[in-house]
Amino acid sequence: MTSPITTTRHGHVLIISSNNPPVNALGHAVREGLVKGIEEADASDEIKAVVIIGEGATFFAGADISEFGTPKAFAQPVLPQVVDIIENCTKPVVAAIHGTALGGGLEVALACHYRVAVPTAKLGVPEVKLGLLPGAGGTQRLPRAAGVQHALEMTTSGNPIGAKQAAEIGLVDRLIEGDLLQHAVAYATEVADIRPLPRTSERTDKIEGTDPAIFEQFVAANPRAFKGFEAPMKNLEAVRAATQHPYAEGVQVERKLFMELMAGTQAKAQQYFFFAERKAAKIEGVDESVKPREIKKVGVIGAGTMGGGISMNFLQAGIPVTIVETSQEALDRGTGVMLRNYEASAKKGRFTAEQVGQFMGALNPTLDFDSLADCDLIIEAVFEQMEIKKEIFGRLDKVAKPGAILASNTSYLNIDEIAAATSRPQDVVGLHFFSPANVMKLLEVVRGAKTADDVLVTAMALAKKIKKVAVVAGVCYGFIGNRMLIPRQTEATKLLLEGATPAQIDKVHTDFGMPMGPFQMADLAGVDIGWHRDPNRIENIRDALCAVDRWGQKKGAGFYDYDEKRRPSPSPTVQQIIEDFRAKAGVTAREISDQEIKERTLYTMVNEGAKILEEGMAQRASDIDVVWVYGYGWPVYRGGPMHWADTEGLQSIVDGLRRSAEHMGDDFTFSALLLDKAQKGEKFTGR
Ligand code: T1G
Repeated sequence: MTSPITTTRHGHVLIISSNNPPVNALGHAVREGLVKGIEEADASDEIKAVVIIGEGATFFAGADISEFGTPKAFAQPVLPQVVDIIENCTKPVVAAIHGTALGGGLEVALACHYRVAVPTAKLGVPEVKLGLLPGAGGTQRLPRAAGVQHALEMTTSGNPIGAKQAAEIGLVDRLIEGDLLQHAVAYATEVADIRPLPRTSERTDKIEGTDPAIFEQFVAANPRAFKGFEAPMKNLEAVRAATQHPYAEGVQVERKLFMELMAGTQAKAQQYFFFAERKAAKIEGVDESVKPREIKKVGVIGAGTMGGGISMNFLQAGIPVTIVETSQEALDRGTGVMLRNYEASAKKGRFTAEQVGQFMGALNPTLDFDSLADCDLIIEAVFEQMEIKKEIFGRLDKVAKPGAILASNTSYLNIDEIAAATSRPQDVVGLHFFSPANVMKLLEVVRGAKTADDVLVTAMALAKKIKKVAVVAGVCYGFIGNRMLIPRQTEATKLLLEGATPAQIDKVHTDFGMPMGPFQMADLAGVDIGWHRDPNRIENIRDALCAVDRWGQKKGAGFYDYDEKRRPSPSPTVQQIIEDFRAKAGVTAREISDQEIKERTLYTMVNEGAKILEEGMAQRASDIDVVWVYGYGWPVYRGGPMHWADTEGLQSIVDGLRRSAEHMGDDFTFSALLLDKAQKGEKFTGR
């Protein structure tokens, strides 16, 4: 097999180039080729300098993640060896960077004696997002090249920086305008005779005298980055080792910490999720040749929270939006919220004032429903009531141009029923955005029975354009995410009656790693969502809360009491309401264990996920995990509900549900698929 690495001579400069699409991952063959290239340079007196460059889209984007868990990952030469061979080359080695130099890719670049980059390049160490740390000297060279603070920020966030900033902090020696290879060769010629060779591992200027307090201060300043995750702290410890030891010892500390992480369940979960997220974009059974429709203009019906947030996604992707309301007051309120949201983002440096002006300039607010006639995609985002939606789609059928895609943002309702209100069900699809729609990355693309393949392909392509992570869902009540919320909410409410408190139940979830528990979420979203609005009709605890205006955070009270800073505290009023319900139901409160709460609110979600799979409402188990990580903040270090169930063991999930079955009664039935897989010792999410 031909090596992905080729070497060519340009005068006295040896060019080592990598052609390993799509991202020049540092697989075994690439590692071998790099070593051979350096050996060639060392062996020839005619070679005075070396350039390492990536062909195609990018410089090396890191180790080959698909090798992890296979013997190839540790096949000699491993990356730690490769980087030291590069740095010990007897000729100056220049890294020529375009695209992304990520993870092992940046580590290769840091082992080079010099780095040049085009201004659009990005450099980073995203290993922490895979539950790892830079395991090829990166935690030792990065602080030596850019200083401890930048090294801590880059390693624990995993976020890349642009080449310009990289040059400012000392990671890049020269920004290249024009042909990268040509300028890199010229630069190599310039530095060919400079000695001693600047080996980053030998530098001490940026780490000596580091105040040891910087590490505790960093953790204290970034609590969320560390909560629940193992990798960020080990990244910090590895960087700290660089300030305490010379390179040779520090890199041993790095290796030990790397191997600890690689062996852990969090790294497996996060690496699983890396591929799960990319797999979600693939639509089973739709030929690659199916092309998306062109979307030049979007219409949005409803300028409320969802309609406004949805519109913002398209505007900032450069797609003009016509937004329709039924009253000028609602229109003005909606567009006002959009502007304020953009201005808030601009204050955080996300957009410039000029961009905000462009976004709002591409918005066409109107009361004229017929102005939707020239839109290529129209998204309905009105009140969650089937009759209203059917009436709107009936009108759209008459107004929208042929070939326009008609989408509903419904979060529960039947897309087929909505499509039947039109003469073009093939053009109807669900686009379920999650609130706030301009922030949450998840988009459930609901495939109706008659939704055309190219409509689906268009929706998935558009999702990528507006920086959403899209998952295809089938038509069922609540699709994937919200459907799995139902058993969780049902059991959580019953547990209140049986003796648990909102705080105890929520704590099981936040200790698990969820951003909030079921009752904190209800208070945030609104206890009154779906309430029948009749304060005299009190059939359950939520009715009772709504009847006394406890609609959640927006009212300063819900399942919790809130102070002026919206800080929650357990509510004696709510406790009394629960006790009154218990008395009425003749229920005696009992001690509820955290384990029972976990089984009845988390295991039941897994069971529902299995039903979603067996009914074909999700394409694959990993899609369900993508929904929960991006839609509800499921801790990515647990991989998602289905991967987590595999880690727990499906038989233990079944056993737990059996233990709780008596309390769940008729609300619960087992998924046949779950029972079958548990019995066979199989998994939902592969390896
Ligand atoms: N290994 C294997 N495959 C990879 C890969 C990688 N590092 N990066 C991307 N792919 C595949 C991906 O699965 C997809 O495949 C295709 O390439 C396009 O990816 C020792 C241990 C580079 C910014 O974490 O961030 O180095 O679905 O859809 O949107 O210290 O890919 O087409 O079959 O994402 O243009 C560290 C991960 C590794 C970088 C490009 N590096 N990749 O984004 O394309 S650990 C990373 C990315 C490491 C060392 C440690 C992005 C990208 P398919 P894509 P994109």
